[in-house]
Amino acid sequence: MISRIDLRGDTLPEGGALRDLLPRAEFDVEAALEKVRPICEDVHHRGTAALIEYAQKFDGVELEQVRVPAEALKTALDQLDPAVRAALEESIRRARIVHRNQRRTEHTTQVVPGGTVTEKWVPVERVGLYAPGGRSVYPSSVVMNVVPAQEAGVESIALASPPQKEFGGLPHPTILAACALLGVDEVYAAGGAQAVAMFAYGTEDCPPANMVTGPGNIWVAAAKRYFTGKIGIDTEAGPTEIAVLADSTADPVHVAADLISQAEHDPLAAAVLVTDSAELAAAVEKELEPQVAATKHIEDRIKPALAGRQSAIVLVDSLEDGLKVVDAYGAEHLEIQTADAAAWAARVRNAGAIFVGPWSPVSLGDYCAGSNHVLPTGGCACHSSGLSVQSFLRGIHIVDYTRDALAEVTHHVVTLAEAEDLPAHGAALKARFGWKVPQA
Ligand code: HSO
Ligand code: ZN
Repeated sequence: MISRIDLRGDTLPEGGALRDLLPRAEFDVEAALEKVRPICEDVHHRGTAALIEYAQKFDGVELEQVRVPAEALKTALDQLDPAVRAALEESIRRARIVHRNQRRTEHTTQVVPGGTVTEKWVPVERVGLYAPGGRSVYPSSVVMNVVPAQEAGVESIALASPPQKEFGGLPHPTILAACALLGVDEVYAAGGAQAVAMFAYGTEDCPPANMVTGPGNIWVAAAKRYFTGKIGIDTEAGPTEIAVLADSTADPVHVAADLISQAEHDPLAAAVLVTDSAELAAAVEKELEPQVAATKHIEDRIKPALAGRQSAIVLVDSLEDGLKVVDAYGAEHLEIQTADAAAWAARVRNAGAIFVGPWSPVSLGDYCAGSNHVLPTGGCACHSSGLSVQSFLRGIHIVDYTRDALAEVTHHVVTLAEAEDLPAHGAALKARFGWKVPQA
């Protein structure tokens, strides 16, 4: 059901060479780019009319309007299962505690007497959030996108989610209910690349946004790549990944359950166990069979995900080597199931989020840990972070120098400007001092 990669015996290769030995899903966003380009440009030119046409073509619904009426949001919340409502409220409460703590404060540095640089933090003005429909209807992802944006102070938050045939062309009711719970009242029934284009360009109904975040399928990822450099985006979300670094103290029942939990998302989801214990590896392999057989999404997602080339059990000689492997992999989610788990976790450099010890499974983080579940995939954890308040803020430097402070450093500025063959740069300072470089 899951393949083995045996890295025991030899010294591990370094960096890129080690990464090449590790499994990863194919997720060819570049190929999808060509297909989304005409869709995005069509939305640019025809606005709402194009969105209505794509809703018919891709979602099979006849829409009269793309904007979801306020009553639909209210009805969805009224009809939400009370247990789901209570769970979402707890998820929101915990996420708020963590994200509120991420707020940045303005900071002034006195560089020299009379010369200061202040860094102020300004939220993005308007953000478009994307919530997938279809196979992945995740109200939890609405929480994970909206809470950091709200805590960052974003004034205008809109959400798009694909229209659903079985709900009369509205987005899924739990998505609408989550929006209502969070106080997001600007919601659009639009999916895929066309929804991203709606936010990027704006339409008659929807003012353009400065930034688009949220998970989505390959078309959404491709549209985000198309708009990179034009609007802000979070990292492209690829298929979910879980890596578990475990030793002989780990419980194979827990490890198997956790690997399966993320395999449940997608046939391309990755589940990787890295261990120095051949006994644990064997026990997990044995445990996977009955647990997989008891799951719901067995044939369409879990089996192909575990059997796919992106998943494996990686055997290493020691946990030191295991650490090198998980760092080279840079998993979206990394569980540490070892003796002294916190100490190993502290040494990890590359992971979207780290889950420490037997009582912190990834599923907790998906819903109710307070942490964010929109995390970098595909190895992007080596250079990027998950969604946070910081994602929605811009740090602006405010430079404020007095005459004396400027005079003191002018000769250095002039020298550097001349070294770069940009004499007009130096002249901008000299003009202030009667064209003579002040003597420090
Ligand atoms: N594990 C997914 C998020 C999610 N899980 C949503 C359940 N619902 C990516 O981090
Ligand atoms: Zn999940």
